[in-house]
Amino acid sequence: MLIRHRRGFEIPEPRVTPEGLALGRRSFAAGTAALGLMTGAAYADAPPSLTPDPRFPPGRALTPEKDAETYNNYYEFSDDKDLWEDAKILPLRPWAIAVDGMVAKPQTFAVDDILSKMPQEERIYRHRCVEAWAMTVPWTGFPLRTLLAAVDPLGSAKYVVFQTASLPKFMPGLAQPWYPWPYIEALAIDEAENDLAFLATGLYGKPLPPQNGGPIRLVVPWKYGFKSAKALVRITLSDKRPAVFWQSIQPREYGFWANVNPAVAHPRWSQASERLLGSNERVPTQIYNGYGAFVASLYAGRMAEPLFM
Ligand SMILES: Nc1nc2c(c(=O)[nH]1)N[C@H]1C(S)=C(S)[C@@H](COP(=O)(O)O)O[C@H]1N2
Ligand SMILES: [Mo]
Repeated sequence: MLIRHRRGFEIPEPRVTPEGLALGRRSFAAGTAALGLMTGAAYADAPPSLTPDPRFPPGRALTPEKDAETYNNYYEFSDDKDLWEDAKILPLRPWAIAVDGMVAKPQTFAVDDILSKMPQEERIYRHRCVEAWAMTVPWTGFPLRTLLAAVDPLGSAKYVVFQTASLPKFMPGLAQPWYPWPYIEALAIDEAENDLAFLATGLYGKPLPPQNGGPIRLVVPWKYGFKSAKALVRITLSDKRPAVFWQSIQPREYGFWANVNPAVAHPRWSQASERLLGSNERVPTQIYNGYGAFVASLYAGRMAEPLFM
């Protein structure tokens, strides 16, 4: 991210024509069957297809699946974007996620129990990387606050801290000692309980591929992509704001809040427009990535903070 952000703009034009919404829905039906196979009886009861949540119209064509799944940021694997094949060795089962800290009922959930117990839904979200590329993809999953409710947060909890898996045997990037592993991100608790904050377990109707953060990742679409931590192993409620990954590396360039804003430039490049994966079209950036109606009120009392870096 620090030195290679321009390389993404040099990739050859993708070969794939944008699929549009219709194809996304068709492939979703097939994907539900795939999830059913993977999780057994639990998923067999799920509806044969999910309709994307109409509260969040994407307003854009879906990114071709191939582009979203072969151009990734995942520094545990590589500083480059072409890590998707290397990430395939990550063992996604068994997988557990601990939810602990300032909660009345700390628990460790097996990811298959999560898949069977949390009602799954589909949401098509725009995703905006701080490097100025963007995609529009259908995630399957459930609201973060459903999981938080299951552990009963204490009134004193102010932050929700997300920790990514740290598996040196599979993740060559962990050998780079100048990064502050493990990858930690965090939200204020009111952000975490917002409607939009989502835990994704699927993408394009199929189980979430490892390179996109499988088996389970955070998705907070009004913020720059680095907030949406992949491969979660621990969610901890705390009354303290933790040191988060990119902010620890370069605090002048990456902040805690990281809300998308076209008017606030990154110190080394403009955020006024973004490049759509697939078509490479440049389109204007939207404040809060277009989700201001859902989240702008979270920041009314926080205007003294650097909300947009
Ligand atoms: N654990 C972890 N999570 C991560 C990252 C990472 O390097 N490690 N990169 C972030 C960044 S910068 C972006 S833009 C998104 C990319 O998600 P995608 O590869 O599914 O598009 O993941 C985010 N989550
Ligand atoms: Mo990013």
